Amino acid sequence: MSISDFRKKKLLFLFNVFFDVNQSGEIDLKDFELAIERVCKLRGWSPEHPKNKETHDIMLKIWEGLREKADKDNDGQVSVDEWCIMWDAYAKDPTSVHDWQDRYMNFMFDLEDASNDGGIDANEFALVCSSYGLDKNECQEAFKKMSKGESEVTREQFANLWREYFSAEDVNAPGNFIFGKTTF
Ligand SMILES: [Ca+2]
Ligand SMILES: [Ca+2]
Repeated sequence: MSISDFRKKKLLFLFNVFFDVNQSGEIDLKDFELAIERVCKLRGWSPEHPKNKETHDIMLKIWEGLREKADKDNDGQVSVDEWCIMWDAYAKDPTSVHDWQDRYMNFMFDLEDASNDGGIDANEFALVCSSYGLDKNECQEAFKKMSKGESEVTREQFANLWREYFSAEDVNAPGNFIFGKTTF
């Protein structure tokens, strides 16, 4: 595998903090169930709320897509190696993007854009990222770096930063900060 240490650190951060919610060392359905619960709790979406069902549907589609593409040994879990191989393929050729990867990116944007005005601001960003256990001040710092001092990040900018997260070798690339962490 030809992934640099720096890119590997970014992939492991995303794996450990955003996907392997129960810290079992693998990603599976259980992690997604926990993530759904966490998101609905963060937003105050009760089981009867339409957004609760919508979140279930989207997240389960994301899991199905991830499992289908990454779980090469078909054990129902995505290991660190399977995870890194998949994202490395995306970094080398972003046009090969899977549906689930796009779906996840849009899901994160929509989740962060709580006011639903097409832009994410520092507070919206920090609220969501810190719900994954990150320090709120660090998230605010990360937002400044990724927005290059602008007050908002649009969906289009977010998509460019997203690609950069997976491909950039430059430690100062703005895309590195899209998940709220400032140093790797
Ligand atoms: Ca897990
Ligand atoms: Ca597997």
